Amino acid sequence: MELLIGTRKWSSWSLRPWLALKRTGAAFTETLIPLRQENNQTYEAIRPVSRSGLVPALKEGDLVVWDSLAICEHLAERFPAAKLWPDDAVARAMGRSAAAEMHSGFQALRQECPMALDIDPRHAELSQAAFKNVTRITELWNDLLGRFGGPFLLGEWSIADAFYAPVASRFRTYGIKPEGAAGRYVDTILGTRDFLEWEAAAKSEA
Ligand SMILES: N[C@@H](CCC(=O)N[C@@H](CS)C(=O)NCC(=O)O)C(=O)O
Repeated sequence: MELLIGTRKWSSWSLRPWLALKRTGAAFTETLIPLRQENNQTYEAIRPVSRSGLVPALKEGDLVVWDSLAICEHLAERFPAAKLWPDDAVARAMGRSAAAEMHSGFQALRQECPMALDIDPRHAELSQAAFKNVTRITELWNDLLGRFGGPFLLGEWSIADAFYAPVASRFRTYGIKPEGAAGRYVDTILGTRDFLEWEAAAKSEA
């Protein structure tokens, strides 16, 4: 299997399926496409593999799965023993709702606080829309952590955590400190072995 990823320090969408793929224990190669190149070069570099022109994309033989959420769902089906989603249908439905809410939302936070693993923590003056995103994420995390007992959103690590790992990194970078268990969750997610591996690689990128 081959995972096409973008520049690690910026590519929050690439980080998500990379974390899920690491959890499966499967062997895979990473192909890094530098983002923010001039003259449409990023798009041109991705298009031969994924017609969307966006990373991430997972290549498995003739199959190409594009889009972070689709890749994670594919991995959950392909590697059931890895339990990327929990067995319990209620927990699974809530985890999927949380991942989908991230995948399709929180635009203001994403725009105002882009993932940047190479910069020092700083204060961000949030707009009302971004503040509402932070409030909702904090509420969601505290609800799931309370319901399932932590340390991850559904108890054990799941795709929902892959989806919120870049959010945790944004919170740390921009000095956003969520209240309650959500605050501890930021440290938990950013302290996982796999996230630390990605972060170290991101920091050593040109
Ligand atoms: N909805 C897509 C979003 C993918 C996306 O926006 N990827 C960005 C990088 S994080 C990209 O490929 N940008 C192309 C560019 O910067 O030229 C997904 O979830 O995979």
